Amino acid sequence: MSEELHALVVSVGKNAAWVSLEGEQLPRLAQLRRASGRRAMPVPGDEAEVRLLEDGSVVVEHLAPRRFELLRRSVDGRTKIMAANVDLLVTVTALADPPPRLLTLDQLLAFASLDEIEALVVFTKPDLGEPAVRDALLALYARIGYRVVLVDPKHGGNVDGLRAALAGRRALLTGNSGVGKSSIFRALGGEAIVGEVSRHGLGRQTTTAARLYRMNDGFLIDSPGVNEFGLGAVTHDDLTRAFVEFPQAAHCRFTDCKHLQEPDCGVHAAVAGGRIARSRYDSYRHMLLNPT
Ligand SMILES: Nc1nc2c(ncn2[C@@H]2O[C@H](COP(=O)(O)OP(=O)(O)O)[C@@H](O)[C@H]2O)c(=O)[nH]1
Ligand SMILES: [Mg+2]
Ligand SMILES: [Zn+2]
Repeated sequence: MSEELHALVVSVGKNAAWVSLEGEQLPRLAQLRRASGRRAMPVPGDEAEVRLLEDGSVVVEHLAPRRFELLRRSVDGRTKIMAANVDLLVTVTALADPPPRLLTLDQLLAFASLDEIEALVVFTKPDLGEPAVRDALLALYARIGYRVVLVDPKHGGNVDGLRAALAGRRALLTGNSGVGKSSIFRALGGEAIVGEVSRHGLGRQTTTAARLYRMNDGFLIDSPGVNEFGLGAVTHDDLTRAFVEFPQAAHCRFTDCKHLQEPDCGVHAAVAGGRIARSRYDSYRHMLLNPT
C-alpha cells in the first residue's frame, strides 16, 4: 500500500528534492524517478504528485504543468529555469550596508516586466540609511508605479506590512547579497522550516539552493543571489518597454530611437526635464550596452 499526495517542491538537489506535503510543516526528502531519460527536473515552486511509500520514503511521481517559469537567460541564448509558478518578484534593496545599487534593482524590475510578472519593491535597513535617500527612493519607485514597502526585518519594523503585501502570493525574494533577503524570510516565519531542513541533512545545499516557505495560500522563496538572474540579449525596444515610465514620458523623433546619441530624443528631454530619473536612464543605458 502506498499513498499519492500533493506536494510543493521546496529545494532541489541532484537526485532528490525537498518537498512540502500538504498539511505538513516540515519538508521531506523525496527521490526523483529515474525511469524516463527525459523527466523534467523539478524546481522550487513546482507542484508535484508524490507517493508516500510504506517505509516512509517519498517518491516524486509527476510534476504538474507550470503556470509560470522564471527563466535565467544568458547572452548566448541559453535559458535555465529558476523557479516555477511564481507570481510576484520581490526586489530587496538595502538603504545602506551595502549601499543601494539601483542598477541591480532596475535590472530586476526590467526582468520582471519582460517576464510579465508583477514586482514588489522592498527597501530594508531604514535604521542605517539616510532619511533623505530613503524618501527619495520610495518616492521615485512609487511614482513609476511600483508598490513599495519599507521594512526592517532585523528589528521587526513593518514586518506586518510586508506580510500583508505578500498575502496569498507566490513570491520570490531577489536582490544582492547582504540586503536582508534571508532576514525577511526568517522574520515572516521561514526559519523553522529551513532549520529543520539543515538538521535533516540538506547540509551545504541550504546556502546555495533556493528555499521555499509555505505561507497561507501562497509561498515565499529565498533565492541564493541576484547573479543568477540574467536578462540575456535584449533589444532596445523591449528594454524601453521594460522601463515602464519611458514610453509614457517620451516621444522621440525616430521610432527606432535607442535613446543614446540620437537627435530629438524624448527620453533625453524627459531626463533633462526631471520626468525620468537620471538613475533610471543610467541603468537603461548600462543594460543596453552591457547585456548580461
Ligand atoms: N540594521 C539592519 N540590519 C539588517 C536589516 N535587515 C537585515 N540586516 C542585517 O544584514 C545582514 C545581511 O542580511 P541577510 O538577511 O543575510 O541578507 P541576504 O544576503 O540578502 O540574505 C545580516 O547581518 C542582517 O542581520 C535591517 O533592516 N536593519
Ligand atoms: Mg541570504
Ligand atoms: Zn529616444
